[in-house]
Amino acid sequence: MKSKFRGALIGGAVGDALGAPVEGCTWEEVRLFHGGTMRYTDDTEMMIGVAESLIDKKGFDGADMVRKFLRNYHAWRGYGPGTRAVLELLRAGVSYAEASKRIFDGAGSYGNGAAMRIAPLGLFYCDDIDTLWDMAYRASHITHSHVLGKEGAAIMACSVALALRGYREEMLNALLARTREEVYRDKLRKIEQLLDADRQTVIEELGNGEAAFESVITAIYAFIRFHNFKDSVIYAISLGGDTDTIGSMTGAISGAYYGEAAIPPEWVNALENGAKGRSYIIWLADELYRIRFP
Ligand code: AR6
Ligand code: MG
Repeated sequence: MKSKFRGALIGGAVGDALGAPVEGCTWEEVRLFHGGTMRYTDDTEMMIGVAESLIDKKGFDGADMVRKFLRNYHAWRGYGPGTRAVLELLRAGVSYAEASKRIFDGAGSYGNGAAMRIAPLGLFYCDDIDTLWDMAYRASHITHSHVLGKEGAAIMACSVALALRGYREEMLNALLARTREEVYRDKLRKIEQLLDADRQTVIEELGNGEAAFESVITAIYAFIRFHNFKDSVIYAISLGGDTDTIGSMTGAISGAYYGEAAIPPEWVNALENGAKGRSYIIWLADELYRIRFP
């Protein structure tokens, strides 16, 4: 179980970092690129904030999570424009109940930014899916108030919890039992028919974009289609589009399922290891584990 906690956090960071420099590239370009230190992006920076807050507060605390997001924020990590605007409102003192509702003409964001950071919540509330679903909605609201942004994050959190508990394709029925929004239900139902589809079909049917409904189900698909961490994450990135975030979400689900030992060591070793780098992320995973399974 401890290895799976590490797998989810390091797996997410590695998928993010592998995908980061090749956002928008073709698979041939992705293959040519890698070598040297891999930097993670906003996905992992925000995932770190979620983990830190859960550890400090021993559970979800919205005001504290806001503080962690603001403290960790580095614009150069590549935040989406909606999230950047909300973080600026929060920094200016707008309450977190209000801030996320002010963007996109009052519609709120349905980007994948709430889903991409949510893995630690899935670990923390892994044994209580009702509470997890509710907490995922609340944790999303800090930046993503659109229902499709929240539902995507709840599905992602639930996938991490189910993967931790040993579910693979069986997770699809469990997810369908909770998911209310039709765009997600429709894509979840398609996964089994697409298990040997070509890339173009997968992109057309499930998506590879920055909207949560164009990427969360794609990440679950990449996990289910293959039988090891490496193939799933490489495939997720090979779809192009929002490579770092789809890679990160696939890495988190796969890492929760297979555990730390399944992650290629050369990928882990290439991950940046500065102030809040690889060693710190492993420490966060161990702290979450210690709190959850004392
Ligand atoms: N109406 C129209 N477009 C929208 C809406 C909406 N209500 N909501 C989202 N979009 P954002 P994120 C589109 O900016 O979710 C980074 O690279 C819009 O085009 O809230 O935090 C991360 O690594 C918007 O810019 O950011 C992620 O990969 C986009 O969705 C990615 O960006 C993303 O929503 C998303 O991060
Ligand atoms: Mg991204």
